[in-house]
Amino acid sequence: MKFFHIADLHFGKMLHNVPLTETDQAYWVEQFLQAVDTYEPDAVVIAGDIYDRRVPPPEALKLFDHLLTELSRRDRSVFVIPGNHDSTVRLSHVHELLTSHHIYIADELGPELTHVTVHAEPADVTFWLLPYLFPRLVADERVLNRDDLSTYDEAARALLDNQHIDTAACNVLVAHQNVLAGGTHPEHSESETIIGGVGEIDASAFDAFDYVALGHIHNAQQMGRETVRYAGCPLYYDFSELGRSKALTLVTINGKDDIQVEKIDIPLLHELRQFTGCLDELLAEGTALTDKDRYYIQCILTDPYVPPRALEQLREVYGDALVNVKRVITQETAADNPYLTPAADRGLNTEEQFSLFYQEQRGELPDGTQERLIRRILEQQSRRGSDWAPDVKAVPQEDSRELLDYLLEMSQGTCPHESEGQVP
Ligand SMILES: [Mn+2]
Repeated sequence: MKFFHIADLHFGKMLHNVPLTETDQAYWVEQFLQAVDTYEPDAVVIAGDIYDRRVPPPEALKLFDHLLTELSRRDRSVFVIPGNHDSTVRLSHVHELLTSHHIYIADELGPELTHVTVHAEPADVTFWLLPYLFPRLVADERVLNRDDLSTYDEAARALLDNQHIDTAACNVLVAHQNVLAGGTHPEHSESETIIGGVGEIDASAFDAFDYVALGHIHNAQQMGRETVRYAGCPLYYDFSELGRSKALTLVTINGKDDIQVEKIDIPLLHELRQFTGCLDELLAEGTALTDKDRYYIQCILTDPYVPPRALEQLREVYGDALVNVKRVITQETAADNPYLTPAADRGLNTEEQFSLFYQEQRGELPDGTQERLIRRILEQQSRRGSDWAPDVKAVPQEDSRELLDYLLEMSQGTCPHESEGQVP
């Protein structure tokens, strides 16, 4: 009995401002279907976060529709649970109808989990579908009707204790939770929605299951034993995932004590590249790079002062491959540039902060007209209160740096780039 364990597809997601659905995600679906043809699994398990948002864009809906239709055409059983990014009701829409096509989508949580036995050689396997849970949901009268469940761990254990699991047979749990292994946290990336310390369930809560197909954490990894695993997200959804494997997880169950986990490489439309250096170095690297369309590129600028037109120059050299420019301020660069000391630490008012930031960005102080413009906007802002925004686009109220970025953008017709200060 073989199945692919995938999770965190996040159809509809963008990498910074690059839409991925009709390009990278659609390409991945085709490659995945080819892998299904090659390895002929009996089932495909999708452990939550099918979509990136509760109300997915039409192209994301179409892509999942296509994936399910093609898997059904190939006569594979499909098991799907909603993740924290999905709307359970929207995802499980027409789920009863789909069971006749061997597509099983977990409905809203009840006292008994949806479970289905796949008859296969040499062992039958029962798949248990646990939709994303939180303690209040499990405690609710429609589920366990208990008032003694305060943690995720307690809630998960209580719910699983309530199931009639034949532990002599093979059982697979599909779940989308923040799982610890004996107090050890999973390795995170920046593309997950995880609040530190929230929602933890220890892997020992799943001891009754022979394999636990997890979603939620975007780095593929095992949690404790080899058969409690996060599949990881199939594509790079953040530059912090650089260097991580995006291979598929193929699980073969020959019996309770004979479970094999294999990693299957799958081609991606784009790989990630990251270049770090001062503007001249970045421009030289970009000029030397020949196969730019194979990559999504992030440039990390280390100059103490950002040279004028840095972003336009990088765009000219890297073209569409450049998806993000980030600025890193190290202790060395900060020592070279007095303006990088936080303005608040120097007791400056907002107008003075503007002037300094402008000088730091442009290499010169704002002229009289620009100063008057800044003053007028600040006055308007304080008169109209926090809801004030100009006609064209909302201006972030709390951060004067972003407001100046906006002004620069309006005056130059270019987009502001990300500017992040990180003193390691
Ligand atoms: Mn996710």
